[in-house]
Amino acid sequence: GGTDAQKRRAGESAAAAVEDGDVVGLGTGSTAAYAIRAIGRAVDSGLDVRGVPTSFGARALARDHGVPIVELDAVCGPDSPGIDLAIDGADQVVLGDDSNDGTIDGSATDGSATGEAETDGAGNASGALIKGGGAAHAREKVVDAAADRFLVVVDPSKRTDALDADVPVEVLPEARTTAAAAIRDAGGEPALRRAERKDGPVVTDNGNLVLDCSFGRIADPDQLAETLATVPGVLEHGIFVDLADEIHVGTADGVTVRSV
Ligand code: DER
Repeated sequence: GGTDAQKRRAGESAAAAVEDGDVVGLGTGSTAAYAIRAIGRAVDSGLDVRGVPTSFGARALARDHGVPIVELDAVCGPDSPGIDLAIDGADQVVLGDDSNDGTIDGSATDGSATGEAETDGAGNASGALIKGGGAAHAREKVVDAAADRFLVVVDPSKRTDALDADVPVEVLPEARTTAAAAIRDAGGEPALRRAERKDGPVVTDNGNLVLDCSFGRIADPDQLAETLATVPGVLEHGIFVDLADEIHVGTADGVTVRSV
């Protein structure tokens, strides 16, 4: 994985996009945590913001850093403000060549972050993601998709030219064997995610289990997303296509921001 400095630069770069009065989706994981801490400092300096957490962990971190919390249904009703932007990490992100990157070398971006979504020919459009390393992808996808803008924060180790990481799939506990069989039929190899500091499997905030499914190189993320979404007992999978708007990549000496 990346260094803390790279994660911090990415998180703080995205947090800088938060404006007074915004409703912000608060992502899960160690990189998004830097954004939450930065937003907390901005709140200390007078920023008016409301955060919609994507997990128990994100909520606890936001509370620890003084970021006001609102529930999704309080801001996403018919006559509500909606979510202005969501900031979240990823396990893998497709980024084509970086010719269109707007690079922040410490001070200001050069404003050229206008790279259009590209397809490298393998159906992996720039901005396609795999998420779910933190087993929070069900609520993350709800919040990230509801936001007007979705900013992804990563270190360089998450970049790829085609998605090939394991795809986390949240399943109803009693459906783990039938869902696993359907995933095998779709060409995947599912593995129940075991807990490290608890006996037995990881249990999500929603009380479900996670199958980490290896498919090798995913030539058509859209197709696989559709297949997984229709497996009975699957609550959510970690393929995020056509959702990200900006990718903030923390580097050794700055941040690269790419519009996708
Ligand atoms: O669960 C998720 O999708 C998270 O965003 C996560 O996988 C990224 O976590 P990291 O920023 O700690 O690598």
